[in-house]
Amino acid sequence: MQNVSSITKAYEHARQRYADFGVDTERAIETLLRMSLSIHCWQGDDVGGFEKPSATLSGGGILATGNYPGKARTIEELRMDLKKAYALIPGAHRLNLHAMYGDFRGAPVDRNEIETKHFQSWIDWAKQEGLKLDFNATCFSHPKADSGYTLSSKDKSIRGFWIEHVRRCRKISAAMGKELNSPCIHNIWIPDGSKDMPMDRFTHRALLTESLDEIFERGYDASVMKDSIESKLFGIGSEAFVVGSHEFYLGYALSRKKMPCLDMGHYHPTESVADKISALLQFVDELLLHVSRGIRWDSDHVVIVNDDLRALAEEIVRSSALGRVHVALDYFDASMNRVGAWVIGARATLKAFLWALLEPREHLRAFENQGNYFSRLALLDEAKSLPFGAVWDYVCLRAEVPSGEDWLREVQRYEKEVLSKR
Ligand code: RNT
Ligand code: ZN
Repeated sequence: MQNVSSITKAYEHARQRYADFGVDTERAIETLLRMSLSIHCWQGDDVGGFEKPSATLSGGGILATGNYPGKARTIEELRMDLKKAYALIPGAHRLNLHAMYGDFRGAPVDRNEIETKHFQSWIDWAKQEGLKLDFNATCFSHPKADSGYTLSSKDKSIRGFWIEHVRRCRKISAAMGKELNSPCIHNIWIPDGSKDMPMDRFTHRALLTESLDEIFERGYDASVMKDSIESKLFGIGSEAFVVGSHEFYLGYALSRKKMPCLDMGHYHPTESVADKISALLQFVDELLLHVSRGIRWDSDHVVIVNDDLRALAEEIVRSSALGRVHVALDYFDASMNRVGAWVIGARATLKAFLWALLEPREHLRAFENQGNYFSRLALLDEAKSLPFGAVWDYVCLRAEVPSGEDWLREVQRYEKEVLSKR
């Protein structure tokens, strides 16, 4: 365990070292601490939700695996766990809710009947905790999603049901944004697709276009809510066909002026999501990212600092696009302490952004402009051994959260005192 003076001393040395490379660590820290990640509520209970007791994720092309004890079973437990996680993450962050996490107080309504009142206690709690909210329609874990199609279903009544659900979710988002004084991003991801080769991809995509157009007929002011749409390459049970593919939603987003949502686990494994940022920002004002980690078939492993994450943060910082890219976390692991999983991913994401903010950008750019590629590559690699860890520890100290590995003990204590008793 480090003490305040050793952290400050190490930071002072690091500050000078970075200054040799023209990097202002103070500015980097301030920029980082102004960033707000949208933390996903669904890591806390394996994407179960509170529509009925012990609800579990079903269908929908996504799957949570593992059975680690201690998952949140009620709204109160989830809020308690979230509070614990936020206390271990430097900075002020948002909360990302899904429609199935409503506060139904023993009287659940179907998805096509949800209203703002079902989320009022979340809004009040967010206010009390100083959090802003984002929101998601839940178009899975429901009998009306069992056919594998929702908004793109050939059955008009199924389509109508989900259109109504998403319309209501946008309305609830607008109320959240208004009450909390910060635009709520409402994201649409649907599971639609099929396990095996369909004969007719065209009709499903035409139907999805039609449904989305109906959903977006009602406009909301961008000061209260913003719409994003999320594509996917394949899911479990939708290996052969996903209606809302990247091309589909990109075309839709560009033609209807909506925000694309790029989930890091939703592309071919060798495709770089980072490289898409500067391309898309030529044509859209804002982007939403779902920060995740794909491993083989799974797109939702707990996020850690790896090359993909670093490249993503670097691209955003290098494009001066921090104000145009919204960063949300999206992963779920039921095989480990869930509070710990939240904190690992959030801290990793912030570390990647700090890393990017500390890059000797000006020097690297100058080399590039001179055509001095040897020096550009050499400096990029030398920068990897700059004392990053000392700056990160100092960020934590300044934000009054545990530095280094000290937060592990907190999670272990919480598990012993709270989680293990559930
Ligand atoms: C699924 C999408 C989607 C979900 C959440 C729960 O593949 O990534 O964003 O993970 O809505
Ligand atoms: Zn996602």
